[in-house]
Amino acid sequence: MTTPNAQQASSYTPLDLEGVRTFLATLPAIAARLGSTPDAWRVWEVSDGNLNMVFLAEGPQGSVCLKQSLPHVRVDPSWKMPLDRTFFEAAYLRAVFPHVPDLTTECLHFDAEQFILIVPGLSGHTVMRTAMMAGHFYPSVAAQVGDFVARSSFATSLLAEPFERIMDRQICFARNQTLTRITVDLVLTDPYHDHPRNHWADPQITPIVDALRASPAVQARSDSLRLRFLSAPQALLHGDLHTGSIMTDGTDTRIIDGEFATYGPIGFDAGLFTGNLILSLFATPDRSGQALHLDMIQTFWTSFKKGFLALWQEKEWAEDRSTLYYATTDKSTQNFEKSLFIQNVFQDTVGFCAAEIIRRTIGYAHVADFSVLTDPSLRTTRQKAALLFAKDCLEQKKPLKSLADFLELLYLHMSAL
Ligand code: SR1
Ligand code: MG
Repeated sequence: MTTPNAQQASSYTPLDLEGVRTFLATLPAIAARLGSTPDAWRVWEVSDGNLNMVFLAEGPQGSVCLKQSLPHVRVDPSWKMPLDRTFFEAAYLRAVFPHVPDLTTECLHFDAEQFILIVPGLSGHTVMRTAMMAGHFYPSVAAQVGDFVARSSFATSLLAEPFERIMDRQICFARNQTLTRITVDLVLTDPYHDHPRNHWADPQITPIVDALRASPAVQARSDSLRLRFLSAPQALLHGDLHTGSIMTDGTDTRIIDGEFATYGPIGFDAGLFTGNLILSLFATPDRSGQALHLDMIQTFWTSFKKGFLALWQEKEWAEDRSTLYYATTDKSTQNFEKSLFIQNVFQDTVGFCAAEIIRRTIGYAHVADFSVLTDPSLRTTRQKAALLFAKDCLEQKKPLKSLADFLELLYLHMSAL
C-alpha cells in the first residue's frame, strides 16, 4: 500500500444511506457477501466515535461495516482534517490481521478515492464500554485483549522480523501524522497546561488539576512519556486501545478502529486499555463490580506478558540470524534480558495508563463511564479518586515496580470510594 497524498481527492463525496447502498452494489465480492439484490439490504448509520461516519449494511447472507473519513472531526465540523485516516486503519488491519485473525476484523476493501474502509459486520457484538456500563464485566475479554497486544506487537517488532520490513512499515505509518498529533496534544500535552480544549464539569475538580500542573514530578513524567511515545518505535500500535475500540459478545472479541496506528512503545496500547479499565472501575458503584475490574486488570497484564514471552521463547531459530535476541545466550542472561524488557513495558504501561485517566477526565474527549453515576457529587468523588490515583502513578513517590505494587496503590485509592 502506498501512502496517499494528504490532499483531499477531488472526486471525494461523503456518502448518505442511499450512497452507501449504491457504493456497496458496485463491489461484486461485497454484494455477494450481503446476498440477494441491493434493494433487499438494510443500511443504517451507527457513527458514534469522534471522527468518522460509520454505516452497517445487512443482507440475507451477511453484513458489512463501512467507514468513511470526513474532511473534519465528525463531532466538530470546524476542526478540519485530511481524509487519510481510513487509509491508515486499512494498512493497520492488513499488517496485523494475519497475526490476530480471531481478534480483529479483516479489511475487505479500501477505496483510496472515497477514503472508505469496509470490514465484516459484527452482529451480536456490543462495544465493551457499553457492556461494562450495563454492569457486564468480562475477565475473558481482558485476557483476549492481552493476547491481542502480545501477538500484534510481537509480530510487528524487531523481535519477529528483519529490520528492513520493520523500517518499511515505520515509513508508512510515520505519515499518520494528523492522528499522531491528536494523541500528542490531547493525551500527552494539553491536560498538563491551561488549554481551551480541556474541560471538566465540577469546580471541585479544579484543585486537583492545579496540583497536577504544579507538581514538578508530574510535569517531568508527562514530558518523558511524550518523548517515549515519539522516540521508542518498538512495535506497530493500535494507538487508541480504549474500551470503545473493542467489541465482544462475551465469547468472541474483536479489536476495531485502528486508525491511530503508529510505531511506538508497546506499553502505550497496554496503558490505554488499563487506564480505561480503571476509569470503569472508579465509575462502578458496587464493590463486587470493582473486584471484577481488579481481576480484569490482572488478567490483561498476565495474558499480555505470558503471550509475548511465549512468542519470544518460540523464536529459537531464524534464517536471518540478526532477528534472534538472546536466543543463544545462557538461560540466566536470557531470563534477565527478557524480564528487563517486560519491566520497561510495564513502566510505560503505568505511565500511559495514568495519562489516559487524566486526559479522559479533564481533557478534550471524556469517557461516558461516569454517566452511570446519576448523583453528581458521587461522580465528582469518583473522578477525583481516579485523578489522584493517576497523579500518584506519575509521581511514583513509592516506586511501582510490579503489578502487585500497582494494584496495592489502586486498592489504597479505592478506599476513598
Ligand atoms: C478529536 S479526536 C478525540 C479522541 O477521539 C478518538 O477516539 C481518540 O481517542 C482521540 O484522542
Ligand atoms: Mg476510535
